[in-house]
Amino acid sequence: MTIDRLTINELSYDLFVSEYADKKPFILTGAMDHWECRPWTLEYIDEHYGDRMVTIRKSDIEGVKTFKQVKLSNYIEYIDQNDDKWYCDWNFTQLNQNDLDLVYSAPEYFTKDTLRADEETGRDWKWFFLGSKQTGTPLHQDFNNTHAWNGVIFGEKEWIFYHPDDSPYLYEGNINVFDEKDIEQKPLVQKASPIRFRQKAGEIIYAPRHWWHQVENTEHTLAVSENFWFTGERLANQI
Ligand SMILES: O=C(O)CCC(=O)C(=O)O
Ligand SMILES: [Fe+2]
Repeated sequence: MTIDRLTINELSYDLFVSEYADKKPFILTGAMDHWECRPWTLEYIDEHYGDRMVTIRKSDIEGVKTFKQVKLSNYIEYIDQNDDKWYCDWNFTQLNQNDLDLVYSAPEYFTKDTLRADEETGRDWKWFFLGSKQTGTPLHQDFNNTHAWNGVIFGEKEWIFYHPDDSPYLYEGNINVFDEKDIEQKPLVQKASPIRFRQKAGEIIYAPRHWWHQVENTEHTLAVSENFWFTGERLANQI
């Protein structure tokens, strides 16, 4: 299966609602061109944000539960010697770095009629993901039935998505779908229908709630991402 790719001019809000919202992933192009962070490079963030504390985790299933705090400059210093595949999973709102809100602006499709705050902290779900080549996020569905968007600022990501109906074939996420050997050992996955594609700098992907996805950075990559609910869904969930 392939993924639809649309420019911001092609995709009206109505088309987004009728074809994509809560239905299927797509790639949005042309929506990041004016962002302040769009020209950022590794050197730039080291120079301007290197003193920030960030959170890192390993890229495997165990690693997503183990978090450490380091200085961003420290992560960047070792980015070429990252054998353990530490991934900078920088939830900047949790770290009270709200100035970073201003360096991008979420497209209207993902903000209009949405709810986004964590009920316990009152903070929005916003992240920068900075990873060396081969870091990534294991197969999962996003937390709390949320949707997400993810925009690559520099670098490139490879994604594999599966429809929620493929859940019986995905070993509850305990499978590395980028690894041929793992796939051979877990034959049920052959019944699933992957959507596999690369996301380049300047492109945003939409991940509908409940869709499984695994992600790998094919280069040193910086992305920004937010999670959210559409308003109606959240109200329905509370009943
Ligand atoms: O590694 C990535 O860019 C994807 C992250 C992701 O899917 C998530 O945090 O839910
Ligand atoms: Fe995710």
